Amino acid sequence: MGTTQAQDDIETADDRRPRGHVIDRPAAALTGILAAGGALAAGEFAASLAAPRPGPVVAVANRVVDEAPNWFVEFGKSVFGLNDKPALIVGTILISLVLGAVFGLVARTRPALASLGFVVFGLIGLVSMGVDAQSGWFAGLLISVVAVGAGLAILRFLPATLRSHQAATGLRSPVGTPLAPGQGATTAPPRTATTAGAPGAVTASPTDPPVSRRRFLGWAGVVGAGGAVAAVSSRELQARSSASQARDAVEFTAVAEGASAEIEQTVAAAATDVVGSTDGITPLIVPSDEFYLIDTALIKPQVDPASWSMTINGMVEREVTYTYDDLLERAETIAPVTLSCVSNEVGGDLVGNAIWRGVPLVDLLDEAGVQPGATQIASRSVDGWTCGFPTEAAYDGRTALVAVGMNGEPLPIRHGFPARLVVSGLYGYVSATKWLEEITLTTLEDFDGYWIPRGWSKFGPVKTQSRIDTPNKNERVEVGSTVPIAGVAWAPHRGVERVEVRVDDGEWMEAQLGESLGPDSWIQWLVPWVATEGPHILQVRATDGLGNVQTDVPAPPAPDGAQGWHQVQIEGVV
Ligand SMILES: Nc1nc2c(c(=O)[nH]1)N[C@H]1C(S)=C(S)[C@@H](COP(=O)(O)O)O[C@H]1N2
Ligand SMILES: [Mo]
Repeated sequence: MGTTQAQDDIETADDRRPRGHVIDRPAAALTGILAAGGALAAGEFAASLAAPRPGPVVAVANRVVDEAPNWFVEFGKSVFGLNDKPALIVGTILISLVLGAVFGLVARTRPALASLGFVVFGLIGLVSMGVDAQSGWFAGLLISVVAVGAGLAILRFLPATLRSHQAATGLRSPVGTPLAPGQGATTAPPRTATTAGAPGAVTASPTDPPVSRRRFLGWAGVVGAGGAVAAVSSRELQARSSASQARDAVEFTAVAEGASAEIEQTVAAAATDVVGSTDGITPLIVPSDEFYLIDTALIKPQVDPASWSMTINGMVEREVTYTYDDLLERAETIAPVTLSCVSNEVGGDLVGNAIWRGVPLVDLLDEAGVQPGATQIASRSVDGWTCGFPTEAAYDGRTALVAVGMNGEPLPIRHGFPARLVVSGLYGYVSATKWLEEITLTTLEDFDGYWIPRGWSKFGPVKTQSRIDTPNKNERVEVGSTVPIAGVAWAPHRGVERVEVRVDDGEWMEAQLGESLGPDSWIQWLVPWVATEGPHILQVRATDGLGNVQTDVPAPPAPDGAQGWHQVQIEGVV
């Protein structure tokens, strides 16, 4: 057989079958997965270039959250509490990759259909971003085009790395016989047709199929690594946003010297006294970068304080607006407040204590002039999240701040820079709006915040809770040794009066309390216990400042906060 004939055959075969046809199923599926992953990564990267905005993945997850039927939301709530967004993100990515694999397989026989799949993908992303308050149609279109383009390019390019090698080596089916789907380089095609050694033909060797496959896998690795780099660097770009630069530039001078010095002394004392220095106990003040994080925003809003302002409107005598500098100048109240999430389980860690600095909410409300009958203080973040609580809470003497500072620094971006609400004694979901933009006076009947129609209670007073930090669950302690049982207890704004611990069904033992930062703050506690042999159950309960003992009746977080006594099983061993 002559060279010309052989080349003709290759061309004829190529003409008859669509591109991408020749690769086997695993390679096709891998190609599809990489094409889908590459599309997502490219989309995220494009999204992060323009401005920090939700990329396609987050936008789709946002739409799922907003449009999902009730049963789905209920399910998410029961499994993930208020933190169901990360799960949705992971779900969105996984579903995309699985569909990518399917498209990759489809591409072997019907490449146009597979391409159409990617375009539909892109349209879903486009619509999701288009209706997103932080993104919009124009950016959405650009991002979608980049994403779909990347996906289609990978879908075509990767199979070509197999095929070009095959073409170069003349590796193909017997002359004149078009390859069947699934037949190709990796299915050990007959070698007889090409090993004849015709002049000019590239001689194939028995090692060709692995070489070809290795080449493909090599390119697949390159594409995968490229996607990973794009995905990671888009996060990096996010971090180096103008908002974080603006935050770094904030001059956060010490004001209210007296108050902050007193708090600092107490915090310092707490770190060294017998209770606070217990191994394993939570610090009285939780460092900002360890403070729990809950919100619906996977991409944290990046607010430039220079162009930001906050307005109080609704049922007020006059609408008032404050710039960041207005608030900074007036942020002279410094107060420790324990913030907790309604979805915190008994013994859970969605609770923290920080020193907040800000302007008393009442001062600003009084400047606006709250109208009689305005029974609810609603608020909204720059990304459209909302909540609301009874107006009384701002006026009954508890700490209620428009906060600009946390633990001696401007609010970290993820904790609400440039300003947020902090209201003692109310769960975050009804009160603690981060990236605050608007406070609206309304009635309790006229407005429901974000989580209320999603099945959480309209009112969110924080329940009295206590937590054993040490010893750990299933810890083995030495019989006869003195084991410190220690932890934290909180009942903002009522304060904690007493903490008690019991071992098994023994007597309640009164705990020693640590340094107090007042009724809005949690308190550390300690009970030294001489361990006895065998398994034991340790239980804790707190009594609030009104004399109410923490209830032992257990309840799950939904709809208005978990309750019951925290207990830890340990074992005394010799
Ligand atoms: N803008 C905005 N603010 C928000 C939320 C949110 O989803 N978006 N979640 C609230 C909830 S449920 C809690 S528990 C607190 C958590 O605050 P942290 O993340 O600073 O700990 O923020 C509140 N403020
Ligand atoms: Mo929360």
